[in-house]
Amino acid sequence: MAEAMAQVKQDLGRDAVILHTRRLKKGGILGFFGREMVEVMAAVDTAPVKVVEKKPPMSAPISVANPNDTKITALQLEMSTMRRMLEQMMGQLPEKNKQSSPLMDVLLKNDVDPAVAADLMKGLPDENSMVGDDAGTARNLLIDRIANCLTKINGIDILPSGCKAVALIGPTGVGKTTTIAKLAANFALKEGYKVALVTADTYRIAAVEQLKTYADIIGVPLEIVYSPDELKTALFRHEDKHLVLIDTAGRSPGNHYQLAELQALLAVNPYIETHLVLNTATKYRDALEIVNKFSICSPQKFLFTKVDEASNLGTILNLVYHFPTYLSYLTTGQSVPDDIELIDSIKLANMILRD
Ligand SMILES: Nc1nc2c(ncn2[C@@H]2O[C@H](COP(=O)(O)OP(=O)(O)OP(=O)(O)O)[C@@H](O)[C@H]2O)c(=O)[nH]1
Ligand SMILES: [Mg+2]
Repeated sequence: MAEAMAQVKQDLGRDAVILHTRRLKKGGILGFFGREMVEVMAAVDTAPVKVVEKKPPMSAPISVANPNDTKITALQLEMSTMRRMLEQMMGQLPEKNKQSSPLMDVLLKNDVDPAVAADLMKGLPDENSMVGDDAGTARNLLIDRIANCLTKINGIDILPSGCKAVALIGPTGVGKTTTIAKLAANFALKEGYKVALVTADTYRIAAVEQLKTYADIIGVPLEIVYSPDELKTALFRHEDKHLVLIDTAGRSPGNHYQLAELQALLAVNPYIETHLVLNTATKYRDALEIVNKFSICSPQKFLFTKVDEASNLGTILNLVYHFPTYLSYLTTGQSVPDDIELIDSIKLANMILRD
């Protein structure tokens, strides 16, 4: 397989996309004594990107009335009337009864969901009327409340005996491979554990090369697997290791076929611990969609990347508030192996509440 991949790379370049791979036997008698061959179908997209200009239609298209459309319009109208009424009522409230406070403003500015923010603020002393040392009390209480939402923290626990297998899954480009390299370097080089890497990301040649480079630098073995059966064999081969880290191809949350394939891959071994990798800067609504769609792979933990690029950490709090899942690591930059840390709930609560 490695030889075939090298040939594809030589013929089509690093950006070739692997469409299909298959092992087969050629020659021999009745399937015996045949030579094992590998068939790889690959392609490369050389077409220039076309810019298609779309002109607005000259007149509005004629549409046939749909009874559902009428119902939706009626609902929209009703909702906008209710919204106007609420805004009017809020406008008539005396200033001090409005739910506005500097801490609430900080929560909202940090993209904490308004419902979550209101719940966290419930019953807190009014920080506007506090002076001196008391002024910080409301903030400290709020930090404690946020930290209490973040108590389920658990990184990778090496087993006292046996092999721990951990897979990172998630959308494309969130930092799965880089995080695998950071984890491998920390566990193998800093803590002295026996580590092996497995990649199931055989979609692009460049993806395998990326992890191979890290594996060579760290000095750990790398296995490339093309099917659930090969993953099973690779895990069996490395059962003498303390930790096997499995890299997977980035998957679009909207692609059910890809997600089902990922689910089937991870189902080969019920002991694989799966971490869903999320970019911290993802908007809450998008993060919800990702969590919902990847839930078919039953991730046990959330791992947040690119904290250094995120303007706020509201999405972490919002997600944890609604899905009481364990949190594992935060990654804070591109440097391997340094830019990764186990989550600390008080530190994270302070970061969530930063001005
Ligand atoms: N700023 C910043 N960049 C990061 C971090 N982690 C990874 N990156 C960068 O994000 C980019 C994508 O990282 P990869 O590790 O290739 O992401 P991936 O999830 O494996 O991507 P696919 O395999 O294509 O789905 C690279 O340029 C990384 O250096 C981080 O914590 N902070
Ligand atoms: Mg990757």
